[in-house]
Amino acid sequence: MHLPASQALVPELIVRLSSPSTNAELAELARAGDLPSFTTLVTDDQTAGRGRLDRVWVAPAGTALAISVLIRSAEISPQRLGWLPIAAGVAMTETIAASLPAASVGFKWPNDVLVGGRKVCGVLAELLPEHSGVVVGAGVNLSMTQQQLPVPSATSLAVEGADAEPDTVLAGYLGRLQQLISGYLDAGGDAETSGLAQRARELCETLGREVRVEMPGGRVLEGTATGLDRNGRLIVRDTAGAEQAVAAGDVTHARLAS
Ligand code: BT5
Repeated sequence: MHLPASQALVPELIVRLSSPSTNAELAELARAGDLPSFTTLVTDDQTAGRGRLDRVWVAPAGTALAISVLIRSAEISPQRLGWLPIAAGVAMTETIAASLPAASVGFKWPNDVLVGGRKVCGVLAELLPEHSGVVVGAGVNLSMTQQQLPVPSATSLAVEGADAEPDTVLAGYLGRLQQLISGYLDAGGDAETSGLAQRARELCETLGREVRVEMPGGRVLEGTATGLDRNGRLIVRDTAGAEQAVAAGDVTHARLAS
């Protein structure tokens, strides 16, 4: 892959012809060496991509990008790190929306970028040991045809008629991600001050919707998504009217709240 615009943006861009998982590979390199923040590892042939909760992320070779970015975040308190995958969702949403002005592009809390309600990108942030940083991974479907989509709920930039050129998409994403995350780190992890929280609220399709949230322990919460709190948690007003903050879970959007 020829990625000159992206290369110019980050301290180091590591391009792999193939990788089992860019998140796993970058985490390994970060453990072994002294890589700086925003070191990025990318491939268009990821063979064992990881989703959340032991799910898999799949894409035929040459049709998608797997992108992992190292964030050195030692100075940020752990409960605020939930903003990092949200920043990735915001950056990818803005990048894709720039080439699809007529389409509805947004993100579903916490980590899916959707075009017309279909998933074009998934995000997985993984903590490194000893609070030494976070690897923020994003998989984005570029030139995948309708027949190549791995699941019916997926879409790709090509299917949607958006610009699917790898360097354009990667540079757009990395440039915006660095702006958002640098601002957030400079503000000591305060996403309200840095403006990340406000931008996230504007682009988060989950807010105002009726949702069903499957929590990690199996508990299910149903209600209306009313906001994002200062740690990036989703606030859900349940059917009894009580508000609960959700740090992790799988969200299904129901009909638009009236
Ligand atoms: C995610 O998990 O959406 C996170 C995906 C993160 C992938 C990136 S690629 C770079 C980095 N390196 C890695 O190893 N991983 C990260 P989750 O919310 O659990 O969604 C997984 C579900 O999305 C699967 O169970 C499928 O239903 C669906 N899916 C799998 N591949 C997809 C694709 N290419 N496009 C759309 N949906 C997909």
